[in-house]
Amino acid sequence: MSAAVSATMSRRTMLAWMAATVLPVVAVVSRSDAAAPRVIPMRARRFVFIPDRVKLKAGETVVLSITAEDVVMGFSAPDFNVRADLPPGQAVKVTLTAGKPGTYGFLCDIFCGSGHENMSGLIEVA
Ligand SMILES: [Cu+2]
Repeated sequence: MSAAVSATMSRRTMLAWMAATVLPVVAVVSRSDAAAPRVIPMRARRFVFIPDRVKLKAGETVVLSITAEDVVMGFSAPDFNVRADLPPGQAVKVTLTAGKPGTYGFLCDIFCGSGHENMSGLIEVA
């Protein structure tokens, strides 16, 4: 009788242990998968961003992974309140969340040579 009770207890203990350890891990993994934003690779070189048009859904959060290929550039999207320095050869991640539908500009904000002033692109939120 006491062996049966102790077997029941240990099964309960094991279930409790599994609930306390395994289940939260599963929950965390699935939650982070669901929340993982789309990553959009971009390149920057004199005097273009590639691509220079980025299409987002309203409310969508994305990560722009931007690599400058030649000289130090800047990335600035003032309507999204984000900017970053882009040292050459380094993928810099910029997270932004699309708000209302519309077309918004981004630009290079570090002087990178003659032509810098035309180095820009558009984020289209639909
Ligand atoms: Cu520039």
